[in-house]
Amino acid sequence: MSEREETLALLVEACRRFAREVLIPAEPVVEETGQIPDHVVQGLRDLGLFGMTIPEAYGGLGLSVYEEVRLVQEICYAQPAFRSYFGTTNGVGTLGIIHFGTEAQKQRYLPRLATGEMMASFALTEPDAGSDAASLITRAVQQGDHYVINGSKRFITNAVHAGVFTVFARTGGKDSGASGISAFLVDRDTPGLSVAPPYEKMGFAGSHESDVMFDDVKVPASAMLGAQGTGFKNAMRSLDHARIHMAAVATGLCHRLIDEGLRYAMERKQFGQSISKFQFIQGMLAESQAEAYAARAMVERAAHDMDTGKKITKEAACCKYFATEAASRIADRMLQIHGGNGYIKAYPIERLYRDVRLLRIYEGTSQILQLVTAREMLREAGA
Ligand code: COS
Repeated sequence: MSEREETLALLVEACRRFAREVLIPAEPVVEETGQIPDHVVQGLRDLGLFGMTIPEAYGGLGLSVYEEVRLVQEICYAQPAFRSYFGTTNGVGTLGIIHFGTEAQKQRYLPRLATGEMMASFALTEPDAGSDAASLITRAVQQGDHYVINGSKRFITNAVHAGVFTVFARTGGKDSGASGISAFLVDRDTPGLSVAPPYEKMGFAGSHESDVMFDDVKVPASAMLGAQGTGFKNAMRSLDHARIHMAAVATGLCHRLIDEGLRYAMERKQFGQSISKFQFIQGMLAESQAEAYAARAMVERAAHDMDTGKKITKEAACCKYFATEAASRIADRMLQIHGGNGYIKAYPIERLYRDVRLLRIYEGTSQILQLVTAREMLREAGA
């Protein structure tokens, strides 16, 4: 084993223990209060998870995508909101700075993001631009050496915590489509930027999604991230990576859900014996295990391919589609194994079932992922 592999094995083991010993016991508190407790945030910081993907030169762990998904799968054995807390700072909120930022932008943000001292958010979605992200209407108008941003963003994860937002805004004309979109790094305390209280959701307690409003928000021209007009493509590249990450979230949850179902099946007695003896129950467990195994193999393979520099748009879409749909099917089967007890709040399966539902919607709905996959297939076939 190389030194790097040994370090990864230690980190994986530390995340596995942290999920079981710290995160799972904190789940009921998060459900009740909607907040991630301070000791959990500190633990996530101590593990270096805020800086997982940030290069070591800027204080992060500098993990490869494969290494990242290995840790995410372990952390997401616990409810997914814990991962959300550091996820945008590692993922979509920061990937743009890492890949397309100037040295000054990297120096300004990455060291603080790596420690969790500052958090980052990704502001793409708008009230009327969800799946059709290129139709966004937030505008950035150049005035001398500044841009003035007006518009609003919707469902922005961690907006209430973020110190910096990657904001996608139209710098081209009204009909400029994807090529008229540019990205900007906007500091939280910029006058005119305001954040609404988080939405009340069906699940995912502890993960905070809010609207963000821009009312004549003035940023220097140096706040543009990447070249003018490249914002959309850069967002799509970040989303390719984020979709592999999200597939790893789903994979971690698949294993947790199966363990909840397995435990209940072994404990519960009906007709004078453990229900785990019944073949219908065994069938649900076995089918779920096969899907979880497939999801894990896919996500690790896609992550490895991304590390080799391969374009993985299609593979990332396939992974997120398969792993999140599998997690939903597994949640449904494991709740079924619990019978009536699965429908009451006394067992974690009720909460996990609600949490899992979001995975098929955010960072690309299952239908958009199918569209992306089919389009890539047709493009490769020369259509
Ligand atoms: N990597 C690099 N470039 C990409 C890309 C990718 N993954 N996907 C698209 N692009 C490029 C295209 O090549 C095209 O560039 P050219 O005009 O130079 O050829 C440009 O971006 C526009 O792409 P396209 O024409 O495919 O855009 P569409 O508006 O037709 O569709 C989809 C784009 C639907 C795929 C996109 O809007 C999407 O992913 N929507 C879902 C958004 C989402 O996931 N939101 C979740 C919340 S954000 S956390």
